[in-house]
Amino acid sequence: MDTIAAISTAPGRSAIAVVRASGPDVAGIMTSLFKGQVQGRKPVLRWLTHPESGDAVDRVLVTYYPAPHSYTGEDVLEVSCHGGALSPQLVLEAIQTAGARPAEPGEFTRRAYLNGKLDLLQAEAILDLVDGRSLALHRAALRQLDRGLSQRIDELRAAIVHCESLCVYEIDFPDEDEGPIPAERIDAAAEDVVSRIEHLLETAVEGELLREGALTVIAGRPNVGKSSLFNALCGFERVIVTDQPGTTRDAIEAVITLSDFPFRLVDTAGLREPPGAVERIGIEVARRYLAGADLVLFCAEAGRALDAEEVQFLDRLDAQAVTLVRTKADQVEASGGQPPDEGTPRAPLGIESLHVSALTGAGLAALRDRLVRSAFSGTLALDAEAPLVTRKRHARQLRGARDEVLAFLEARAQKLAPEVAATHLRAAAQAMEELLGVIGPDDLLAHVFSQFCIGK
Ligand SMILES: Nc1nc2c(ncn2[C@@H]2O[C@H](COP(=O)(O)OP(=O)(O)OP(=O)(O)O)[C@@H](O)[C@H]2O)c(=O)[nH]1
Ligand SMILES: [Mg+2]
Repeated sequence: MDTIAAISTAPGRSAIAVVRASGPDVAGIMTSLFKGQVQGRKPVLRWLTHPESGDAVDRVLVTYYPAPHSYTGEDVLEVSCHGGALSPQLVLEAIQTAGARPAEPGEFTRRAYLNGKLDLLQAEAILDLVDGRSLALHRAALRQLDRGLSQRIDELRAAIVHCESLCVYEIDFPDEDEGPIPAERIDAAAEDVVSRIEHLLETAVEGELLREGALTVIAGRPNVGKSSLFNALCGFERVIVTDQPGTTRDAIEAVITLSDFPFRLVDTAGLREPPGAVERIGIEVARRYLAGADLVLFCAEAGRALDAEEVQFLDRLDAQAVTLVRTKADQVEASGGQPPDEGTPRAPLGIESLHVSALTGAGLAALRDRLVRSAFSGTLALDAEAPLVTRKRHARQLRGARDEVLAFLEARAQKLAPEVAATHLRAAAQAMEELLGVIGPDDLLAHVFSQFCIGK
């Protein structure tokens, strides 16, 4: 192993910056940068001088973490220097002159993983802590860093290995009719593993939304108040609102947080038979967004009947994902109207409707609440300690393991040789090991760690 170094804080003007080095040459590097001994795990204030010119580089706080009690498990040097454009660069350069090479993205965490300081799920949790933008993902990442998910995977792996051990007798004594372990008990143990994996997989869809944000598309006829609703949900005037139908031509996206959950909110062009080419393209874009939407807010003014085309449009959408937003509810009240009449033809069955006024803010709280409940009801129902599956990689491995255990059950049902059936259990256990990173193919590791920033 060689010694790596990098600036660990973001570039730009700041009070301090942190430059780190890790590897076997750290002790030697410190000798060439600082006068006097630096004790382990005790921050000290020192002048850092350039190892060749002897010029003062900066006055810094130095912390030395001798192996194995460090983030990477190797000798680590952490220098807190002044922030800004120059100091961190000059400090890094001095450390490199003294014998370190530039670190690659995620290389510190990769070393921590290789030295058994973290499993792969914990390394990914660190990535989420750095990249995540919603509190809900942040909380899930903290639980994952605390081995919440790892522990669950450990248990599942142990349960699969236990199934394997139950099969040993059948493999060793294939001619016995009935071994000391009844066949039903082996089946029941495998079925239990399947249902536990499926339980965990139930969190996968929402877990992914925690990272991506639930794609929420605002659609409806021109001039119904879509952009006004978009601005109201954003909390500031993000898009243009006019009384001219056809104002919005393009899809406009904003990431917002509602009750700590992330949403990608999209305003679109009004849906109608288009007069102009630009608007036609806008409507096409709206349709494309709708095809991928997790949630749709279909807008129509309060107090008027939906027209046939609107009903037809709603009919084509998944009722669960759609909310019919009755906009401009203040106008109905101002005109002394009756309780707003949904009119005929009726919205298709099962579509919930809400009255909202972007002007007065009435109904917005209920709409926000509905969005959170529609996209994240499963996560809300979980207790605070429950681990979540938040990455495609996790879901893929879990599904793979489940399918192998199902194949094991199928092979037993078909009375295949027990050692043949058991190969599926081995494959399932391996999928779990890969998930934890106990076994880590190089390309998998390269993929995970390349997502990190340099210095992490
Ligand atoms: N009274 C009242 N007027 C509203 C409300 N929301 C929107 N409007 C008005 O309705 C008109 C259209 O609003 P927009 O938000 O631009 O409507 P849109 O659906 O985005 O329109 P296009 O982009 O042209 O499809 C504007 O004159 C708004 O001021 C509301 O809650 N109450
Ligand atoms: Mg608009």
